Amino acid sequence: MARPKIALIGAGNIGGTLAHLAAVKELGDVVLFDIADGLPQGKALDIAESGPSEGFDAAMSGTSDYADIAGADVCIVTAGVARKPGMSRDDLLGINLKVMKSVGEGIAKHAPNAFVICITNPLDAMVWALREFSGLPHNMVCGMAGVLDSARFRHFLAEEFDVSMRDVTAFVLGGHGDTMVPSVRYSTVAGIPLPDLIEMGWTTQEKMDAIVQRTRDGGAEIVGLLKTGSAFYAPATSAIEMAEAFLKDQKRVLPCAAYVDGALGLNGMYVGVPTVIGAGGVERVVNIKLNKEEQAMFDTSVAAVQGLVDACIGIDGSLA
Ligand code: A3D
Repeated sequence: MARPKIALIGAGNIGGTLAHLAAVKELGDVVLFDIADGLPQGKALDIAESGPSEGFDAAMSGTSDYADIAGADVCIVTAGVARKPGMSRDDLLGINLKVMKSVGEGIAKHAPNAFVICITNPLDAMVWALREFSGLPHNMVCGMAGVLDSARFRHFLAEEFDVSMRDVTAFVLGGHGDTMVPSVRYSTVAGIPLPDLIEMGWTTQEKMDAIVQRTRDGGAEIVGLLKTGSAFYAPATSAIEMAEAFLKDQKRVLPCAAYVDGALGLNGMYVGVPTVIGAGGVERVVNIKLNKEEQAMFDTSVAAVQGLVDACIGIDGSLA
């Protein structure tokens, strides 16, 4: 059986890291696509040359021609611009919306059966626009943010409790922005919910509140440190986790920006929710129950996402 084909649209910091991870994990053959002259070819060759030492079998190629992504099983989209210090994710909207149009059309023409994972910011609006421009089925187009935000939350919790992060489960709901909702009630250490751990004296409410806020600010913290761009190792790892769930039909329960129509009181919009990812793409949205306070935070986040979608429609009338 031929190896799966993975197309990476955008060969910048995240794109290059995705290619390296996909190769090392032998998820399939990789095509790196970018408009920057020589960049995708250079990264593809560099990674291919790591193959003999690492010992992986995966073909690597770089291109600026959409025809070369033909028949891709997975497309991961990072094309566009990333944040610099002082910029919000929303500042990227106008530039990246135009990029989503060309990417969506390229995917529709050459890889219409692919599972598409968007990473370009502002995430929830861009995945919505990418789906609109590509016309692919909603279950085959989703956005990566929840896995990353949850991983940040899990990392901070593991540090706080001094336990292995493998035993910390957590998830973050809502839009990938300042209004995201790290769920304290549904996060656990080996199945013990965080509110119980507070009662057990493992931590305090104040420390939990600070960790929730640090999770919300997780992207900005790294932008502030790097100064020239945004996070890329953890974002790439998170998207690879989603791609692997699809390629291996793992039925992983992962938070992602999915099309929600009916669940959580929403009627047809992209926002971060827990989902099941398998060979059918986003196979299910987990319709979790929120308490009053969580619902209010989720509603605020949903409204922020809707505001960005409306702004997209204002910029490109064809999306109306
Ligand atoms: P960067 O290293 O700048 O790479 C972006 C690449 O896109 C560059 O190589 C560009 O040449 C390329 N590009 C620009 N326009 C096009 C186009 N029309 N077609 C194809 N390629 C194009 O950025 P990055 O890899 O660090 O980040 C990529 C995106 O991911 C940005 O929008 C970030 O804001 C976003 N991001 C999202 C998260 C989430 O959790 C959702 C986390 C981190 C970064």
